[in-house]
Amino acid sequence: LKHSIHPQAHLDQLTEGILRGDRVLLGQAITLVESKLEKDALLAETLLEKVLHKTGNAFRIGITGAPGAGKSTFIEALGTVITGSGKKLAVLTIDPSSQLTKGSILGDKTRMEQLSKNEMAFIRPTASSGTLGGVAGKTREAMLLCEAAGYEIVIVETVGVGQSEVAVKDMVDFFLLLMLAGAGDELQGMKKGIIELTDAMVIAKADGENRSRASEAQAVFQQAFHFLPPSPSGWKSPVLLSSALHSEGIEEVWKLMLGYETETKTSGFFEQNRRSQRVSWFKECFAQELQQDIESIPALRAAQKDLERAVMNAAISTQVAARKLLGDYFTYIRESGS
Ligand SMILES: Nc1nc2c(ncn2[C@@H]2O[C@H](COP(=O)(O)OP(=O)(O)OP(=O)(O)O)[C@@H](O)[C@H]2O)c(=O)[nH]1
Ligand SMILES: [Mg+2]
Repeated sequence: LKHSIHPQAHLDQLTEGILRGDRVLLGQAITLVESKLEKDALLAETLLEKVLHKTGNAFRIGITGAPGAGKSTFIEALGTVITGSGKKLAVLTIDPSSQLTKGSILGDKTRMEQLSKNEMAFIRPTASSGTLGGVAGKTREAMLLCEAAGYEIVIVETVGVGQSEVAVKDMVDFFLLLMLAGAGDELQGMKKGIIELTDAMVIAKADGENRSRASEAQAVFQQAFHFLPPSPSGWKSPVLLSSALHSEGIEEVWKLMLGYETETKTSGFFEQNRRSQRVSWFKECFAQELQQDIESIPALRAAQKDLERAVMNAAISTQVAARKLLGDYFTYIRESGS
């Protein structure tokens, strides 16, 4: 099925399989897109081109929160509500620590036990790549493939470690922050400015002994949101309580999300946001292409290393170093005649 067959035949098989909603082939396609092999990169690019006309139709939701905030359990409960309403759901989990600890991925599978058995749901951990591609790796591409396979809702789960939230915010329509009451999260979230990015905050595990603390946290955050400047969408971010364990507050969150979708589609913000996300993705891709090209040329790679060292030692200004590298790049291109 894999590389034993001709690449073109493999590509046709993947394309056809994705458009048919075949989960196994969708999984293989995501693996292809995530591959770091050069020969796979071109195939992946062609594959994405082929299914592009079937993408963009899902409602994309990002869910973030500190480690152990209850994200996976919450998504399991929310996912049950979503699939129960007849919608197909894809869940992509980004684990920024996955290169170090391979354990979390396994954990997620067991924590979304019901969803992983659900015919209407597709769950896939996406490895965050090291340097190139940033925290979110190929999550955008994986999302497009899921859309082409007919998934109407895509949830991206990421552990909140600063950079990752911003990366996810930039690829979704709705961004939800899951908080724990009294875990020092209150300050953490504010410090990082993450709450300014959120379309809703949910205080998780609002059950048992936690219940009253959660209500207190809700009041604190409602106050904090009140003082934020209005968001460009005109949407006012609410603070809700939920207990995934007792399936409380989950339906409310789903209703809220649907309300957001309707409201922003009517106002035009939804599409406007998608348009600017596509442009920033393009810019990111371009910067990456340029970087990759430079790294593929030994002389330039060495020049870059030297400049990095000089910058590190404050022997040269960053701007001058950047312009110098670009100059070297142009010279190389001119001289190689390519
Ligand atoms: N009491 C209570 N416990 C919960 C609830 N949701 C999750 N938990 C527990 O909290 C722990 C962490 O839950 P996860 O859903 O794995 O949290 P997570 O944010 O996905 O964790 P990472 O992906 O490792 O960052 C587990 O032991 C859950 O059983 C809840 O609503 N109430
Ligand atoms: Mg998790």
